[in-house]
This record gives sequence, C-alpha cells and structure tokens, in this order.
Amino acid sequence: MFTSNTVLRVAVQKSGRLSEKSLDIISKCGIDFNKGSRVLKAKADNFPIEFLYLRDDDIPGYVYDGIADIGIVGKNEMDEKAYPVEIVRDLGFSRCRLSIAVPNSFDYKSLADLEGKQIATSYPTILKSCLKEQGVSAGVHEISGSVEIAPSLGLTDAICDLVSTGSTLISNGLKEVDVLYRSSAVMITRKDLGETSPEKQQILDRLLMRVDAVMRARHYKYIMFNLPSAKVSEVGNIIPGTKSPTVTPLLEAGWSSIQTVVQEDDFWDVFEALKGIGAQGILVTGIEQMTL
Ligand code: PRT
Ligand code: ZN
Repeated sequence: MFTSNTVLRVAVQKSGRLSEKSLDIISKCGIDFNKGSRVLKAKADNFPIEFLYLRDDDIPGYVYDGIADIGIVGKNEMDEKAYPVEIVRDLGFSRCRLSIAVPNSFDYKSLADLEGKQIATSYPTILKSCLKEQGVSAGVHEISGSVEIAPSLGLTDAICDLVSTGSTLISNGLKEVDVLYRSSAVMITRKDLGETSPEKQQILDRLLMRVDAVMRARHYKYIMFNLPSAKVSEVGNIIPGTKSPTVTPLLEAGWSSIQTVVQEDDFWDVFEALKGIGAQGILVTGIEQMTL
C-alpha cells in the first residue's frame, strides 16, 4: 500500500512507566516489531514506522526538533518542557496528578498558605505557572528525583510531585493537600508535520485510525449468552444503545443465543439484569479493535 521509503519516526520511552503500554497500543494496531531490541531505534516489519527509544524527558524536544515525527509521553512532561508541539490523541493510560504535599503536621487550607515558603519539585515550569495564576509567591527548588524526602531533610516546607496511589507520600509522612494538574499519556506531533511531509501525515492518519479503534475497544466487552426466546425483546431495555444484537435460535426449542457489545462501566448492571430475565451461559471477552 505504501510504495515510498518514507517512514514515520515514533519516539517512545525506552524503559519506565510508559514503555510497556506505549508499545502495547502499537502492537494492538497490528504493527509487528522486535520488542527485544530496544537499543536506540527499530523499524516495524509491516507498517512504515520506526521507533526511537528515548528517555521520556527528551521526547518533546525530539518531536519539536523533527528528529522524531510523533512521540508518546506524559502530558506533564510535555507541558513542563513547554515546546509548542501538538497533542493528537490523549491515550488515557499512566494517569497521575501533580499535587502539593506537606508534612502531616502542616495546617494547610489553601495554596495561599505556601506564601513565602519553599517547595521542592521536578516540575518547576508547571508549578511556577500555577503559583503565578493563584498570586502566590513561594521559593521553587528544582530536584530531579526523590522529591518526597525534601521536607524531612529540612530543605523545603512542601513538595509538588506526581502522585498515583499516594503511598509514597504516606510512607514519607506527607499528606496530599492540593491537586494542581492532571496528566495521562498523550501522543504528540510537531505542528507542521502535514505541511512539511504530506506522506508522513498520511501514515499518521492511518495509524490514528487504528489507535482510535483500539482505544474504543478498551471500553467495551463482547458478551454472549443463552436466553428464553420469549425474553429476547427485553434485551434492548437492559443493554443501552443495543439496536440489534445478533440473535440465533438454539437447537433446544424456545431458546436463543444472543451476541452483543456492552460498555465496560455498565457490565455488572447488565449482567445482573440478564440473569434476572433468565439468561444462562453468559460468556464475556475483551475486544481488541472496534469501529463505529
Ligand atoms: O528514565 P526516564 O527519564 O525515561 O523515566 P522517568 O523515571 O523520568 O519517568 P517514569 O517512568 O517514572 O514516569 C514516566 C511518566 O509516567 C511520568 O512522566 C508520568 O506521566 C507517568 N506517571 C504516572 C508517573 C506516576 N504515575 C508516578 N506515580 N510518574 C511518576 N510517578 C512517581 C512519582 O514521581 C512519585 O515518586 O511515583 C511516585 C508516586 O507514586 P504513588 O503511587 O506512590 O503515588
Ligand atoms: Zn524522565
């Protein structure tokens, strides 16, 4: 289908919290590549893309400079580096928040309580912009790792760090008191990709079509069950948005087999309601890709 030698260069994190899920979404798009050879770059076997394996901090800059055409990175890293790149998709994984945390003994009511105080963070750009927005003047200490130990060392009064479960804060005697910003993994590209290379844009569009199908499928389950045929007309009331489930008569008279998709969030309600109208043999599977 693609006859030219043009390839789309995709920057992904070499090793860390984003790596596995970034490559997983690409795999589910039917793109084959050697997952074992994460040296610096690797070409896909059946799709015109090439991977660059990088530290996440470098991904926004490489995309902006045009060394990579697209990248998968935390939105926090993109906003911290502040390169004018464009988000083409929010991929929704590796969700976390950038929060203010203070020692348990600190009586914190609002950001204004940090006026004149010192805050340690690895995200000075985002923190400074939040402080400025709220009109709070505080000292910002940039630290590249183990931010959570800064208060116990006597270095700062508070920290501003990424939080997902909150257990790191608790084990360091800190409490999360304000969420400044929420993040998830995003796919970014440089703004002029389509103008400078229509061929690369075409590859990206094709990739995005597959990514959308994979992301849509994540929210649905495929469900199969047997039901007394007299109850088939009730399925539409139980499964929202189901216009026409597939209904196949079973050999046993008076019974039908039903196949349809269900939103993951609704699954247990649907399950109970189906049991309630006599459904049997309910089978549920995940869906890899799904188009509208
Ligand atoms: O080596 P490289 O530079 O590529 O990786 P890195 O060590 O800088 O990043 P990495 O792999 O730790 O994180 C990559 C991205 O994952 C981040 O930029 C975020 O977008 C996202 N992410 C999601 C997180 C977390 N959750 C997270 N919990 N990044 C870091 N953390 C850290 C946080 O800094 C704190 O130290 O985990 C600790 C808190 O976790 P909880 O669960 O105890 O709250
Ligand atoms: Zn990093």
